[in-house]
Amino acid sequence: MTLFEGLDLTQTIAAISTPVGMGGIGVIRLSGLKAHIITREIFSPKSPAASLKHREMVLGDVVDPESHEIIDEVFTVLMFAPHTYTREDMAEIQCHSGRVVLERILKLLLKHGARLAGPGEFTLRAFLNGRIDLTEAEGVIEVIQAQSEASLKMAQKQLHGGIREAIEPLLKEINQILTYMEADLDFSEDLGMDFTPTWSALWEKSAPSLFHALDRLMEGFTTCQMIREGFEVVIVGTPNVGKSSILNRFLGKERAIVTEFPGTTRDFIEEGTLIQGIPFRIVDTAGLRESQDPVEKIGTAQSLHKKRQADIVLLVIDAARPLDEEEISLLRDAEKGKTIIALNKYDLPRKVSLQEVEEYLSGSVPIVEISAKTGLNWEKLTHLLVEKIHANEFNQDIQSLIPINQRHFQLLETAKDALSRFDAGIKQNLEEVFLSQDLWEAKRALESITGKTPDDDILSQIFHNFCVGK
Ligand SMILES: Nc1nc2c(ncn2[C@@H]2O[C@H](COP(=O)(O)OP(=O)(O)O)[C@@H](O)[C@H]2O)c(=O)[nH]1
Ligand SMILES: [Mg+2]
Repeated sequence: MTLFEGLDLTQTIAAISTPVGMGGIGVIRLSGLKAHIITREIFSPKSPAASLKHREMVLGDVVDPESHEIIDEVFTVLMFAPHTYTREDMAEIQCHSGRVVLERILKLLLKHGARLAGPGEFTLRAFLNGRIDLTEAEGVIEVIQAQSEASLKMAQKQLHGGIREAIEPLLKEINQILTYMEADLDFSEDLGMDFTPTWSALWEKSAPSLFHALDRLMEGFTTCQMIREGFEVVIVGTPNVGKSSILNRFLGKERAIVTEFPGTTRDFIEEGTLIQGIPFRIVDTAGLRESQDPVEKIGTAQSLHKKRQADIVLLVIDAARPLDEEEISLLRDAEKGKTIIALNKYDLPRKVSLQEVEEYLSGSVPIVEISAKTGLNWEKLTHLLVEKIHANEFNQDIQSLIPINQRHFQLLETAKDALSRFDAGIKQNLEEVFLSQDLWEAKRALESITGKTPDDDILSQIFHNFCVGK
């Protein structure tokens, strides 16, 4: 089903824009040709002289015109097209936020000619009416869904130009070359002119920077995803070393069961948390050991899988007992760059020394001595995690990162492939008619990022992520 099926965009829409539940105020929004007429029908200002002016709040009551029943005391504001979010006439009614009040007012609006808005339909209208482009619409969703300061910062960047500004100069160069190619194809014979040397020279000059810019944008994708979803820290180790206790301390709550019996955690547990404003997903896993128990075997396999996927592996060693064979092999396998070693239970008498651990490591891996029980050296551990994020492995400075999502990434890839074919084609002396096809494809892919040539399926994918009322 496409987005527009059943959505008549000429109709006036209404929706509750705040989360439904008890609260101080709730907001109901309308947009469309009849937004003001419908609002006036059900709104009665306190002062009869009050006229509803652009963006001016007026106090009054929502009154059912049939029964004359007062439903709630509200503030109402009208906004006049085109100076609105959707570029259509809009109205907002601020009432008390209770499920019944909100629904009664909404019903009244529907009865007077509005229809319930689809998910994201206000933003969809803003897009279709040319107020925002697709990357900005995506930015709006990301602002709403942001789980951390870092992802909010990224969402705001997207909302204010982000990738659009990055691809504009690339499109300009491609368009310039295309213009000369098209001129060649269309009228070089009539004019007796050949533009081939002109566009070839332009391409030679632009190609390196075009490829470089596309690569740079695509490189940032992994970091963007990590910022959106959180960096995954997988806690691994042999049974009973304190993995679940570490998870609980990170989360500040008793999320995983902790007992003195080895093999308590048999499944993995994953939960998000913020550390110094950076989103992390902490994964507690089943202890790694040889076992005949089928459930434990599955748990071990899951742990190893999670460990491979991890952005950061937190390898936990019980420092209160001597290293065993299993731990020695985990240390030997420790992947440099993504591993941090925690010598836990440092509140107890030590049976494992730093030097001993280092002996088995093949390279420099940060080691921190902690106690999940007392919180000893906890700042050191969190500092190491944050440092890893900023370290070279993630390769991009978050400040200078241009927000990219999966959709943008695929289109950038399509554009790059088309440009590579174009380049190869020139070297093979292909005819201009064929060559220009690839350049056109690159252009279309880049333009689709901002939605210059919108496609219903793409719009539907994007706007279905929205909540109703935005
Ligand atoms: N003294 C001390 N005991 C700990 C510490 N961390 C965990 N424990 C204890 O070690 C046992 C196993 O802990 P748990 O978190 O379940 O380990 P897991 O099997 O690796 O998940 C429990 O009895 C915990 O109370 C610590 O830092 N110090
Ligand atoms: Mg456990």
